[in-house]
Amino acid sequence: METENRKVALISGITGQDGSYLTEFLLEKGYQVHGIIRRSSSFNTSRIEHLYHDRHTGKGKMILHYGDLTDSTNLVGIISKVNPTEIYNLGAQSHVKVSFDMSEYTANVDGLGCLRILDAIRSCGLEDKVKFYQASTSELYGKVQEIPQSETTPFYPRSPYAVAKQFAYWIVVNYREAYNMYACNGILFNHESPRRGPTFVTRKITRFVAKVATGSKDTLYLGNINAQRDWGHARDYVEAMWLMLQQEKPQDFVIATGETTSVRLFVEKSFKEINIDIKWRGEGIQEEGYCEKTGRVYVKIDPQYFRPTEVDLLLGTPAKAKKELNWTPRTSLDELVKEMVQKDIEYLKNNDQYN
Ligand code: NDP
Ligand code: GDR
Repeated sequence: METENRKVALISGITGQDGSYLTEFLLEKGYQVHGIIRRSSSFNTSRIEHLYHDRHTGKGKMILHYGDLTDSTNLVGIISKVNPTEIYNLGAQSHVKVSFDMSEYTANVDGLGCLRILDAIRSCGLEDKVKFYQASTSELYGKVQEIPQSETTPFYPRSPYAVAKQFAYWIVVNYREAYNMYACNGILFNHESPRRGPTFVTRKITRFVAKVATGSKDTLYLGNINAQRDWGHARDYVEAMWLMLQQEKPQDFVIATGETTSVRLFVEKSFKEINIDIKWRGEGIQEEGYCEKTGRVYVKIDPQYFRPTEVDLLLGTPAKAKKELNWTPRTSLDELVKEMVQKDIEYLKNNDQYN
């Protein structure tokens, strides 16, 4: 691997939750940051609007390029033009439930998309100059094989999304071994923030709680509230992505908090932020979350949110990341919940962009 003083990052998925935090982080570190955005009929840049480089005013440092992970020619064009020193592949159809409805598309973007970038790097003759980060996922562990889950836990993917990400995981390992590329998989467990997409369960809950706090009388419909996840803060996790690319040798790392919490408990914690104690009654799809004091029912179950195959329990150990990257999560779950609920209340009051 040749070392260079230039710091030029190219990010796919820059308009997403992680892309926005990573861009802020890299700009702080003095990188020139380029991002790939998809053409959309409406604006899809609300998370990164504040970072955009305006050619006319000279403000902002981030430069955007139209592209798509399904378009190899375009990827080669962007990579040869940008000549990056680091590439972060965060772009994906990232919704697990949606991947059952759009399985082929998800495989194309999340699986082959990764291969297309790796091949584009080779086509540009940059395999010994670019460091590559792949957004791998705890969904690879799927059906529980071992607790806690580590870099050596066997995979058992449980959705088209996870199967596609497993292809991406192994093609990264293969290209690293075959072509001596600096390529890493970050096996990240769930990470959330006020910028989390509103159809993921944590944000769906905190947005609902904010609506209740501002007077809504609606009901929140959820799927499997017994699922358990290891939830961290996205801002903490993007630092781990960068750290993986600053090592002497490329390796794969689990990034997690080491604690797991049920969706049910996340609901209770979120409502506590607005001083409502949620209790549960009923069973199965009849179960509901209510407030004992007022009798009002806030949460009901809707089977449309169940998945054909579910991932029941995720709990990762960040031991290797701690030892070799000196990385530990900074934000506790309670702090995360508080930040998300408070921000959602703020967004609602200000009719803000993230809603
Ligand atoms: P988001 O869903 O918030 O962002 C996904 C990004 O990918 C968006 O910028 C989206 O663009 C872009 N994208 C989607 N399809 C394409 C495509 N065909 N070509 C190019 N770009 C595309 O995800 P997160 O930020 O939460 O996650 C980032 C990555 O990390 C994803 O790969 C995800 O699978 C993975 N991951 C996430 C975890 C989490 O807990 N957040 C945990 C482990 C892994 P647009 O805005 O136009 O839709
Ligand atoms: P996940 O996140 O599937 O873990 O994937 P999500 O928030 O969608 O689901 C977490 C758990 O909550 C259960 N659940 C619901 N989920 C949603 N979305 N909506 C509901 O109403 C609901 N009710 C219960 C789910 O069944 C599940 O068990 C996320 C994504 O960011 C992936 O891209 C990433 O790879 C993994 O995290 C790690």
